[in-house]
Amino acid sequence: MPIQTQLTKLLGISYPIVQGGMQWVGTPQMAAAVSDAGGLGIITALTQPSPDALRKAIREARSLTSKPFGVNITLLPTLNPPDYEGYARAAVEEGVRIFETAGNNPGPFIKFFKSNGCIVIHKCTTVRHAKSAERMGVDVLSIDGFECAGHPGEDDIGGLVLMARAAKELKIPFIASGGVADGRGLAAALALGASGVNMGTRFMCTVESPIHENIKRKIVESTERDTIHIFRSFRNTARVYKNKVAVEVVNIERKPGSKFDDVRDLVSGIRGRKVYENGDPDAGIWSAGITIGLIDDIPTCKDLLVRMEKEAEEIIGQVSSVVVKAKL
Ligand code: FMN
Repeated sequence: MPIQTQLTKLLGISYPIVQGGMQWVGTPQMAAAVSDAGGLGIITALTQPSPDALRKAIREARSLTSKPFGVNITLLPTLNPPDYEGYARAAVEEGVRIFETAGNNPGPFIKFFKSNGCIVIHKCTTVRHAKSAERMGVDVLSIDGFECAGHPGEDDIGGLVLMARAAKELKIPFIASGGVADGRGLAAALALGASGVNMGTRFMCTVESPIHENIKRKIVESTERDTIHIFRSFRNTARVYKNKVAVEVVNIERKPGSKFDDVRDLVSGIRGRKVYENGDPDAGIWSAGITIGLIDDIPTCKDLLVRMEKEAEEIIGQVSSVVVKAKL
């Protein structure tokens, strides 16, 4: 009996599993593979150089799958913002009806997507931000715990407490993000009251992921101790792979009076992109979550989703039988 939740019903997907936005990784190929396998794949708008390129990416994904997929719009704290409105308009005009918003001041974008009849999944890292997005009318919250790749926020609340708090406080469905890579994580998220899970790192390490094989193998070889937080001192914390560049950034940050300019070149997006293209794990900064300690293979997206659901069902069955026996 497949696991059906409010999320699967709302999005018309088979598995309650979403592939979150991923800079340089959330390509049409990645998103289409997840959606075609029965989850929700998401194209990352800012991985495309322009709104017109995003239009082409959406068309490409549509040529690869007839299943629904979404588009991620990540609103970054930057002095020279990209043409967010252009990306959002292009995606809506191309017929995308599911959006993942993340980052600063999503209000105007949530309003725009809702006024165009779209479903909005808003990614955030605190219950207070989740409640504020709920008031703005989003449909689903995707809540990133401390374990996640990328930006966990500054409160350092692990998924166990964060999801249980979300279950108590929110009226709309939410999905657990950060730290999930297998059926155990999915079962745990459902037990905590989530309607599904959002994953990043696990999807990076699949056959269809567009990154270099060396990096996939590096993820398989790594343990949960191989990530590090950079940008703590700038209150813009990001969990990344603990390579030479990341350690250097943290060492510079620890020096009194250090500024972003002191690390700007080390953390440039162009260097990070080279990691995925050339397969050199030390070429730049790259996002990874502590689930790298749980990942020990490179499956297809379909095999991954089928396996996760099966594992989760077995665990839920075992837990129920323990509970039943305990009651007898
Ligand atoms: N989240 C965003 O909202 N926007 C991004 O551009 C983005 N880039 C990411 C790039 C990579 C390589 C990874 C692994 C994650 C990224 N994330 C981004 C976060 C994911 O969408 C997701 O919230 C996170 O990976 C969940 O934690 P997990 O890695 O433990 O599954």
